Amino acid sequence: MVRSVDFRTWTLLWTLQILVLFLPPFQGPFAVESASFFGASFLKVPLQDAQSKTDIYLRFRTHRASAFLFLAAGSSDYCLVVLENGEIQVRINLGAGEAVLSSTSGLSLNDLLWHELELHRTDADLTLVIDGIHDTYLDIPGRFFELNVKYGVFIGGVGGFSELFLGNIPNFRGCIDDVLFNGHDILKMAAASSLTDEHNLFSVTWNCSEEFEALSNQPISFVDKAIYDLRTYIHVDMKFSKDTWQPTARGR
Ligand SMILES: [Ca+2]
Repeated sequence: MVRSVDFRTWTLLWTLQILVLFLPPFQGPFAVESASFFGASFLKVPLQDAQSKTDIYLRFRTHRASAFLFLAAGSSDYCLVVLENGEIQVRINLGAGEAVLSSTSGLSLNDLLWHELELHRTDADLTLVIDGIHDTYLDIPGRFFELNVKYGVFIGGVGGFSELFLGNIPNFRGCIDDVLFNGHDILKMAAASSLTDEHNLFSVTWNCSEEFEALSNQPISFVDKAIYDLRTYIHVDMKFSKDTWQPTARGR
């Protein structure tokens, strides 16, 4: 009897060990840290929201001076956050037309260092805080206070989503981390939703890629230990043999 229990325990432990050995580094929504975007990447969370308060938090690092960061999109309402010549620009429309709030003049946030963005709104009072110290404010004109989000939240780019207010904004290239929108953990939700709808995630990896550290004259390697979700960007072939396994990758 004792021997039987010992054998079952041993078998269970051995199976768990095998599973842990062969699990890829990311296996679900709870392992998300930061996300890398490569210039055509984006992620989308198809949530709906309607509140007279807006709270956005995210961290980013990039060399790109003008790029898309964040969009919460509705039919006419939106809250768009972009990098514009190294400064942050928030364009918000609660239903009465677009209002624009920029970060403190003279900031150059495209220096590849991590920067922190906070956006707080209660009714018409909008506050933008960069790196915890650079505050700017805006009193949004109009009588509408709800931000009606119908089409979800986009990070890094918008994919096929198209609206006139977007204009022609280059996609983000770099790392984004800790994205919160009204209490929603956007990266975690995107990772989870991409498991059921792969169209919600394009060319995003769950890490901060060393690729962004490379100088322009250095070759870029796509064989990165942390690239595990390039289903539509790079085909990853995994060859298993009896004793070892060897991942190989080839660009499309
Ligand atoms: Ca509204």
